[in-house]
Amino acid sequence: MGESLDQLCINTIRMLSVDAVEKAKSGHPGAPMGLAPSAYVLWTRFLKHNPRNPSWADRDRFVLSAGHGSMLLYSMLHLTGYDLPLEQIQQFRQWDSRTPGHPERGLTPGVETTTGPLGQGFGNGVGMAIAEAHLAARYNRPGFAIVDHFTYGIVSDGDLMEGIAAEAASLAGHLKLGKLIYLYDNNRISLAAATDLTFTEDCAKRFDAYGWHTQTVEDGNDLEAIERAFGAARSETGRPSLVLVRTHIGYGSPGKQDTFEAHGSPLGAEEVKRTKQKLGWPAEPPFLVPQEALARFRESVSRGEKAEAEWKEKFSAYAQKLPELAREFEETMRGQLPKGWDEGIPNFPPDPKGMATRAASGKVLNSIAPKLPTLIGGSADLNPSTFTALQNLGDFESPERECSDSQGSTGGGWSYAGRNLHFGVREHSMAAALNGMAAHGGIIPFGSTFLMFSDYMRPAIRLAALMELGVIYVFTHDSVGVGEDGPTHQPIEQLAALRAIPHLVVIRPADANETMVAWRFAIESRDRPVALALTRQNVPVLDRSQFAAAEGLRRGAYVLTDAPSGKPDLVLIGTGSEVALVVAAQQKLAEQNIQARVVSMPSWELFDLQPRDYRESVLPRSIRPRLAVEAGLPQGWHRYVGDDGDIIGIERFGASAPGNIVMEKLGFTVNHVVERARALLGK
Ligand SMILES: Cc1ncc(C[n+]2csc(CCOP(=O)(O)OP(=O)(O)O)c2C)c(N)n1
Repeated sequence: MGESLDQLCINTIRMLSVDAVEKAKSGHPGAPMGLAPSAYVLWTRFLKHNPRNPSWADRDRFVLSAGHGSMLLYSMLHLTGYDLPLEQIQQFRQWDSRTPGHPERGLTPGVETTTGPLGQGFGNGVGMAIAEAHLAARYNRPGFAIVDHFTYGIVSDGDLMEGIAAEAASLAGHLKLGKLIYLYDNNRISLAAATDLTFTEDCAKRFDAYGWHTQTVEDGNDLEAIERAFGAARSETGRPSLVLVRTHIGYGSPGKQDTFEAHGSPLGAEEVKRTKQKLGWPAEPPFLVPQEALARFRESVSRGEKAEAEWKEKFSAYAQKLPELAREFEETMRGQLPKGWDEGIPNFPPDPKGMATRAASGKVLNSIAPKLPTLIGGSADLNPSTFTALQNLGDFESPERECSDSQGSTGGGWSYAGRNLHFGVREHSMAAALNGMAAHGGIIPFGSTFLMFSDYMRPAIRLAALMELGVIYVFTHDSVGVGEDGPTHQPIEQLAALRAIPHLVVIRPADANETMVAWRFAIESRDRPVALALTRQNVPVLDRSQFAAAEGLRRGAYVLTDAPSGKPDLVLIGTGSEVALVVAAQQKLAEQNIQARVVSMPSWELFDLQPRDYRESVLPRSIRPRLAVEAGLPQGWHRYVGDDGDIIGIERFGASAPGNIVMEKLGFTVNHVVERARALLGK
């Protein structure tokens, strides 16, 4: 009976997935059919979860990196008792359902991260395991392992072919993330081909070389072998684990098993009939969930409630003994900022010689970090350039690694309690890991590189925005002003490209004090990712007794200084390093009896959120001549300057020369701004 009940449960997963795809006339039945036994073993024998409380802090995290196999996850969530009723399964891929084509965090209870772009989930899981290791190191005390869970994932051929998985696996191996366990769905079929045509490397050897613990299960229907492998993976604490399971896509379908037709299309009515027959499943009704199977799956509910209750008991004993730490942990997991987190953030005195906004950022970051323990992050091997090292707050490294005075160490020792993440030259996986950390909870993650290389992070940034995660990106070297490194390192279209991502807030502060406000905003922004674009070169620190307060940044754009007469002939708009330029141009124009208003516009997105009255007060409809100045692609600026306005931007690649020369050659001079302003006024 035991064995046949197992089989009944496994076929229930398969057939729910098949029927849902069939009804939707769209979806991916093949992977769920092959993976059903593995998922069954994992979810019913290992996964620590409480279907009645998907946000229990110490649950195991589960990532379906191969998001196209979403019906596998929805089947598991429904069957084990999450708030995902059968009607939702029947509404798979339909408008307003909680069962979208690919799993979406925030929409479906139990979905930890949004997956679909292959490889991203792999990287998210690494971030979740980093978060777990860090929080455990910070909050656990002898006898009180209050953070103690695994991160499981299912990864596919597609995931492992994507380059991001190579970066993420290398990082996880280096960091010795022993509580990360992935199952590789080795079905040798992808969307358009058998992997004989595309993917023939030895994945076990490859992952061995990354420093992973690897095991092979030859038969994806052998429950005992799968169980043994998961057991061994859990026992291996010093390395992440990959369990390579040989499965069969479309398992049970007489005509489509082991073919790529089973990958991404409904089996078709006739084939569904034949499959059900082959697996000994009643032809009717569809969406059949046998009572005995459901009862077995629903044991997850009592098991989960018990596990959480035990944890709660442990936590209250912990809270009695360590009330401060317990309060901090709860606050942290709720995403709440501790009182006084922003005390001690510096204001910068006026300084015409100035300071690079990346340098101001480094100072602000280091003033915040000691009071905000949840803030952890680092750069993709660029700390000396992006100024993102958290001094003396430790390096996030495996305790098994030698603590040394290695170059680049930030001080404070090596351990999982370290708050400096050394991502290495791995921008893609840095961005995906940041998403995983934010999705895990308890962490405010930041990551840094040159603005140019935001392109390497773009897929994950888009997902951060889609998931409404409060990830912070520190992008320095934000224009051709970087100079000598030349066009490969000089961003042109990157600001426009980032601004094109819905829900992402892009901020390009004009000086040190705007940078300070930008950081405050970014820390407070717990449900929107924020990208800071910062200069390499010095920019004047504006004298705020002469100019409007930097707090104006919160409104996206503000009048920095108005026309001396109060009646502007035109508006000059600048962002970042170009604000000082338009301020100088305003003065020169004044000498020529032209009255200009200067608007600092660090963030389009924040400005667009303002009420109409405010926007009108900054950019009045009555002042039609407007000139925007930004060392980047002009695309999008027309919206703010209008048909009678003009833009000084860059519509070519940069060039290798000292930064000030490149700026000058590309038209970022006071004289050129004055000339174009005059032209706008017909002078
Ligand atoms: C980055 C990215 N590229 C392409 C796709 C489109 N796509 C979806 S599934 C898939 C390949 C599927 O192969 P595999 O990962 O082996 O899944 P299986 O066929 O086993 O279901 C592709 C190319 C995608 N989802 N993400």
